[in-house]
Amino acid sequence: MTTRREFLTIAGTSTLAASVSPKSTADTLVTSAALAKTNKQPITHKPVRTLNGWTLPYTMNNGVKEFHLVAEEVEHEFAPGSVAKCWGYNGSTPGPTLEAVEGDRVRIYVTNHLKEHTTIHWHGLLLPSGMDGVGGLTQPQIAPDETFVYEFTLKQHGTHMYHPHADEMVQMAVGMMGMFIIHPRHGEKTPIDRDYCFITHNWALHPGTYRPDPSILQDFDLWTFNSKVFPAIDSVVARSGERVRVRIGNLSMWNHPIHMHGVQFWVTGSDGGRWPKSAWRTETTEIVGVGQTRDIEFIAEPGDWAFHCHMAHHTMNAMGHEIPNTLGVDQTLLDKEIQQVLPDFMPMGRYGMAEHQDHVEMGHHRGPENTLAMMTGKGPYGNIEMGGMFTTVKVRDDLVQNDFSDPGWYAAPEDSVAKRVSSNPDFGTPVRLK
Ligand SMILES: [Cu+2]
Repeated sequence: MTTRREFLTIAGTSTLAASVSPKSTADTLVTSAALAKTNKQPITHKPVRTLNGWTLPYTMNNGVKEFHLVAEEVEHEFAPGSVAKCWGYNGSTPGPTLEAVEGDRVRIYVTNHLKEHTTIHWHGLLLPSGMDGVGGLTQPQIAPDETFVYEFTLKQHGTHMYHPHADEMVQMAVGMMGMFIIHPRHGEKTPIDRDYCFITHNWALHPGTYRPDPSILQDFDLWTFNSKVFPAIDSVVARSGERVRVRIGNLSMWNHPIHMHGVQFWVTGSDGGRWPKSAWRTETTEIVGVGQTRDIEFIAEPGDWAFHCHMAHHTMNAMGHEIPNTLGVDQTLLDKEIQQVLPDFMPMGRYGMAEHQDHVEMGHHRGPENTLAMMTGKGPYGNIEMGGMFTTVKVRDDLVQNDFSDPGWYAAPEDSVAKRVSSNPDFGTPVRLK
């Protein structure tokens, strides 16, 4: 995440950021502002902010916005302790977010640095058939080292994605995907203060290995927002009372019921654009199906709020799925026998799995190399016992507009935190079924 200092430095710069750098997330603020200045167009939208990601700068060429994507292998870190050889675009997975405005003419060069052919499909975009990017059907494949060009006019607005339509199962499984955000030409009736986006994905990075396995159908072990797992996922940061939009895409192999604490959000859009207000729904969980995008909007409430997929296994990292059920099993005799062979062995799971995080931190249950613990993350009150598709929404009263830096943990008002009143198991007179 951009630090306060970085933000101020960037915000104080008025030159157009021309270089393509994965670190240039905040540059997009400058890029859009500077471009708007040169084109004498008022900004009608807030630039979108890609969690842990970045927006691809473009150049204007005779009224056409020119982008250049490079398909290539990238060294990617899911969280400290887990790196892999993935494929992506311009040095990252997901690739950079493309951002434009309804009515724009865009020209997108695609250079293939992979050792096999590829294409890019502009998922959800209305365009001429020959620009749809389906290898073999609408165009020849882009061979290694070749550059193809796509050019079309954006006839719509909304939250869209891009991905290969060539050897699709492999290329998507190893990280080739990105978002394509199109803002409405004439602004939005209900304005947005902060606009976030990310793509959900799943990976089979088997314990001890360094390349995601594309042939897995269901048994994935890393669940990511923008190719990161908690606690490496950026927080959604906002000031109290701001209207926040989070745009969520799904190019994984599972549906994800995305749940947010603390508010009822409105589901307001998709790759069909921002829906008419009459179609908005109030929810606290919204399923983002495979191949779908969903926009949710909420008014920020002060606090630290969990934001996560509600499939409980999707908020875990690597874990064995074929282990015997140890719940309720007394292992005290067994552990002495096992300890003769494995002195570090500690029985676990008799009363639940929560102790796992502590055991890992104490050095027990050391997993294979390059493998994250199943549950992780620390909050101000202890272990959060989550991994995968989990992050926090951090809302504060005193944030400066456009400040996206992490404000730390919430200082809850006195007497507004759940607290211990007794350690006696016989406390009170609860009504119970016999
Ligand atoms: Cu999920």
